[in-house]
Amino acid sequence: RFQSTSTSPPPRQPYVVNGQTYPLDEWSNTPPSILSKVNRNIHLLPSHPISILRQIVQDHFSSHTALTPSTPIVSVHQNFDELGFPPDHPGRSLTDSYYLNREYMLRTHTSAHEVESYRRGLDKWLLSADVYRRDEIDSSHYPVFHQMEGTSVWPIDQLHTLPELNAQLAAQLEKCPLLIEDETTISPSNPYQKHHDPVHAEQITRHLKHSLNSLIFRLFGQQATKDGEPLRVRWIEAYFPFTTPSYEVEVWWEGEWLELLGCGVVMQKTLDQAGVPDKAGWAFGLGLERLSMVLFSIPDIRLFWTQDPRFHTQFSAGKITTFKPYSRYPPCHKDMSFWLPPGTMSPDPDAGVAGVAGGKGRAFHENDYCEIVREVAGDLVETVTLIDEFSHPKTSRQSKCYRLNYRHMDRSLSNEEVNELQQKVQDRVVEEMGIEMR
Ligand code: FA5
Ligand code: MG
Repeated sequence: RFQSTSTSPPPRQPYVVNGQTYPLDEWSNTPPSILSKVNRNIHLLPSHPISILRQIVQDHFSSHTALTPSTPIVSVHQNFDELGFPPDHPGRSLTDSYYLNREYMLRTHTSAHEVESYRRGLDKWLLSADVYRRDEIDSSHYPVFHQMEGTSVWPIDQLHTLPELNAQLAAQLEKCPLLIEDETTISPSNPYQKHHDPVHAEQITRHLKHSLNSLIFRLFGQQATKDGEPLRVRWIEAYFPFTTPSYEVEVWWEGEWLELLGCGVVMQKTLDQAGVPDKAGWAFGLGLERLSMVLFSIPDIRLFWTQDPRFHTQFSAGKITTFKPYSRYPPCHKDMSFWLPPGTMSPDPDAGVAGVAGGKGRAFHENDYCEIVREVAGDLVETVTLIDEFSHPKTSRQSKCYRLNYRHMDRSLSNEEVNELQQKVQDRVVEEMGIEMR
């Protein structure tokens, strides 16, 4: 494993979550603001949009068992190792994930529960849960969101039933105004698995595609086809360490392709880990927030967390309705310009592990900056945007300027309050990130 180089200081008290104590070590990087979200369970509130979609997906896969894990804390083994993530995978980085310590973390995806569910002998199940990722701050990113995992596996000696199931699903899809754009191929970069009979692998892939196309039609069909145009769904090749072939599915919505989910044929080694080597099938992972934002016309991802009744009274179980924005309180922005510590390179945020490799100065990572902003200002900060970057021609020192936009969901903020927050952010980033204000 790579070295711990988080810039946030670790908390001083061991974590206690749901009565369980997690000793601290150099991997501990989960702030209290994130832990406070652990038992909110907004995906289970009956008339919350996230929950309404969860129920529609459940109704669609009515023969699947619905699972809700009791805690988002999983072992690093469950979240990554068991699923075949390589040791240097960027998702493992402290800049991208929340760790309680070197052994336990907040799950970054619902796939963390695949092996344990197969091990229970379940073949057809759905699982919805909160997942946690360190990320940027804007109207479509939030450090906690929800995924729904779904899977169907069959004992290998039952796979001969698939052609008939597939024919039925295909006949149903024929009747839907659906335009499926699928140019994916089985290729060396996205192959069937070696020990799968290619006829079986082909039937599983077909079943996966039919099942998800019909789910997407169920979710989008009515709204998308109002003007007589068919719903456009696009399949593209993807890569996940625990599936092959792997795909991402997008839907054409208001003039743009929107990524909905990742999926694929479950890697045999995942099923082997779970003690069910004689099964084969598919799995998908769907992002519920993105889906809710488009289907209910919800403009800001933080609204899912508001306690404001003007939000909650608009929705009712089983119905996809259009959100009517209520007047929002005014925003207030403040800029912050600073020099990075001398000798620091600002890594490419997507470079992941390579970018946090330490070196002389600590690498500046935008996710670390955003994390401090979030710890100080919580949901009061709406966006953090890099508005200027500058490299001193002589000293080659780098400077950055971020614009922090503050807004309260439920009342007006005073200028003094915002100044106080801005000052706190400033003090903490100076102390913890070694940067110097301009
Ligand atoms: C995964 O998380 C895989 N576990 C999905 C999977 C499951 C693949 C089973 C194969 C088999 P990914 O990181 O792409 O993949 O996320 C899946 C979906 O979650 C995305 O398509 C998107 O809808 C949603 N999602 C991902 N990141 C975010 C985010 N920061 N905010 C909101 N939604 C997100
Ligand atoms: Mg993706």
